[in-house]
Amino acid sequence: MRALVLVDIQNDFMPFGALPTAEGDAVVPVANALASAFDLVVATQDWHPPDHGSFARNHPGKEPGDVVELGGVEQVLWPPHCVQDTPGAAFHSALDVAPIVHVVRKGTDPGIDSYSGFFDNDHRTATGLEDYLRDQGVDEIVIAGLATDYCVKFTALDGAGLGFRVTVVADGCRGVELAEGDTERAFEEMRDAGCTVVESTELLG
Ligand code: VGL
Ligand code: ZN
Repeated sequence: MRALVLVDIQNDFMPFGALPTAEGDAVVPVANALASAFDLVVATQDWHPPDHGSFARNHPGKEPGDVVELGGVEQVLWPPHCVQDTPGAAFHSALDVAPIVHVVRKGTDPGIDSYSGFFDNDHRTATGLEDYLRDQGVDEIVIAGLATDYCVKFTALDGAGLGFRVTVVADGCRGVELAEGDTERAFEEMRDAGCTVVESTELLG
């Protein structure tokens, strides 16, 4: 059984959002087309409280891009984004949410970030996505969304580590590119971990 996992297709990761990816809105039609070809579609949502430890403003003297320790692991600091119940945290208005049967909200603990849809960044707390997928008999996940170099990458790596077959849809993803080349390096890391990287046309007959 195969599931489509749509990662963080939220306003704040769009070109007009607080933590933009270039052309992030281009993933929306790809996600919609893929969703119509899958029997099971789930989504993740970055869902931070206002005092989240990944926000630079919550660390006096720090700026976005600085690195601190949070929850025992290295944490890149970001502008405030995807604050719970704000418009920035909402799915892009053109994303077809009707096929999405399960949403995992992550990054809710102010003391640790969660890039992956499966675990917090310290790998100590699971989000419940693995249990949900196993209950549905899923053994293969296909991933699209934002951002390639953060939440897509860590969701793919954790999925592969958990034993799922993982396919990442390249044209259905865009990266933050804090450093130039991060997106391409992320695809390489995912391939090295056993994930398959494809174009959406290869999945849409
Ligand atoms: C993300 C940075 C911070 C992502 C989330 O969805 O890739 N990146 N929070
Ligand atoms: Zn975040």
